[in-house]
Amino acid sequence: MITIALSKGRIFDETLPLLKAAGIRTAEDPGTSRKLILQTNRREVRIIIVRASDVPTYVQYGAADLGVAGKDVLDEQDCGGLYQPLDLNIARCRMMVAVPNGFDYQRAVRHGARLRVATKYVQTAREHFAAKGVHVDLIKLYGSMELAPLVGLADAIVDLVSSGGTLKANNLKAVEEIAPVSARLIVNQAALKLKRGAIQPLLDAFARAVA
Ligand code: PRT
Ligand code: MG
Repeated sequence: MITIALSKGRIFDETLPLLKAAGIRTAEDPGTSRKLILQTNRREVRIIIVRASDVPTYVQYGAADLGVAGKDVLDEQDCGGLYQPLDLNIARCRMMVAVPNGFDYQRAVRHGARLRVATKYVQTAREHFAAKGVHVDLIKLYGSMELAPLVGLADAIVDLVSSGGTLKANNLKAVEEIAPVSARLIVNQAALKLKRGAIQPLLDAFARAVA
């Protein structure tokens, strides 16, 4: 049995065409079904639906053989035991620093101000500001980061931006790109050795579909 861990929403939606290219189709859509284990047209392949940030954990422990996770998620975690063979080039966005429209970020940085930064991506933010030599106090949030500067919790946020619509709607502006982000295929290293015959053709099919 091959188990593939996906999160519902954009990762599932954008992985579907790749699965299809590998000859895998699901009977159910996690957007409407409440099932967490989805059977496929291939008896030996099943899909499990987990939170986006839990995908690496399921694959690390071997509860899933493969998974699809954003680079943002992978950068926040210890990814031992994981092999990352392929950038799937899906669920693309950018990790950005954003501030309220009226805030002069470059000036604050030049003047060596100490900034309060709210984010879900504490590890990524810590490394980014340390490399720039900017002093920050990081405040960990689990969502709706855009709110933090509006109510005085933080001067700036670090968050993912795709269309920019969320920033705009909340009177924020992106001031710095930290990194481009896309989803990666991840594979349990032990599973790859033990089930190479079943997994390698899937990796090859994904690679062809991406190229
Ligand atoms: O939503 P949940 O709390 O369950 O988990 P999650 O947010 O981690 O999952 P999900 O499905 O929302 O995101 C899964 C993956 O999609 C992320 O790990 C990213 O790699 C990728 N991705 C691509 C994005 C976006 N684009 C994105 N725009 N993830 C989140 N966003 C959010 C962003 O955080 C911000 O709140 O969308 C908002 C900005 O979008 P725009 O279009 O208004 O700029
Ligand atoms: Mg989300």
